[in-house]
Amino acid sequence: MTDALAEPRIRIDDRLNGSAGDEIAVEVRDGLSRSPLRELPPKLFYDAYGSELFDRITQLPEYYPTRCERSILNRRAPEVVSTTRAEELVELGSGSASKTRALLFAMAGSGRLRRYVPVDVSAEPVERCADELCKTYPGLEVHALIGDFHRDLEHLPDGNRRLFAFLGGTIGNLFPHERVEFLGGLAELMDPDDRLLLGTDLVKEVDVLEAAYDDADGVTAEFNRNALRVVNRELGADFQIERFEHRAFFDPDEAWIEMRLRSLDDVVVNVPGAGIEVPFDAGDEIRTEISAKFTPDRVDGELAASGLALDELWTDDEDRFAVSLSSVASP
Ligand code: AVJ
Repeated sequence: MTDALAEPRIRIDDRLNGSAGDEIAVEVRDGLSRSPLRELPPKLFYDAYGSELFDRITQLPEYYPTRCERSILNRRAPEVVSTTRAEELVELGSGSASKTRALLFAMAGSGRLRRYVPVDVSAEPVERCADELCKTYPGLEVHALIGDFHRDLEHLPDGNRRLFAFLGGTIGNLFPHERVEFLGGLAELMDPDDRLLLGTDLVKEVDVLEAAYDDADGVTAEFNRNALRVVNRELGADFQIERFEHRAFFDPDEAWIEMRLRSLDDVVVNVPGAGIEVPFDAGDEIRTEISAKFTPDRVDGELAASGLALDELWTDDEDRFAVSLSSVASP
């Protein structure tokens, strides 16, 4: 074997190192103590089982976002790559990077693909995918950052002509002020030659939106309840999971989908790891996720409010989902 092949091409920078545990206890304590509406952070969904459920969700007939975004990316990847002349893909919340393949493929075809930088809270899928990508693209360097993309972005390696990708509509899980904060932080660390590729779900008929979050097979219900399963395991809580009912509805004033869990009983739940006891009356709810839905104008407006300038916005054939490309606004 030559030295070139022996060179380590995969680097994994783990910024979590177990720190996640304490943080979860604090977030769960604060969230479940909130009044009038209790709250749990959506990141609780994504343990190994929850990630598997989410994969199943993306294949449901009702859940259109994944399919729509993939069709946009497949169609526009060559254009994204030729206009940005990107050399490096920095993917925030990469998971198994299935939609990123089109981008990497187009970048490799342009002869400019140098490095892939996946950022994710969960190490295993990233490691598996890094190995596979290195086999597919000889010469590709992978620098994985395991961490929370709200907090650990300062640890991103420097680079040239970077394409930051934040896909799936995950930006919609943040509240409006958090979105501007997050995008603003990103804008601050972007160079003039860098670009942001952002996936955003669009406002549409309420029944289509609500079905996507309340599928006939109950996969989303199971995914939603998984947040309680994780709290039971991580914090020793005694939620009776099947006694909480899945709810999903579109709030037209906020323009977001809300997922909640509604207690069927009067019950006091003990959460020793968070040092609290949480009383529920039958009918009381916990909000587990918001998923904001945008208009193209609103995407433009929020980017502008964050110091970013919209360059392109593409939608699928049915205008259900949008992928936008933006750059740091010139002062
Ligand atoms: C992966 C966060 C974009 O908000 O649509 C799917 C998560 N929640 N079904 C979304 C989710 C319920 C999904 N994101």
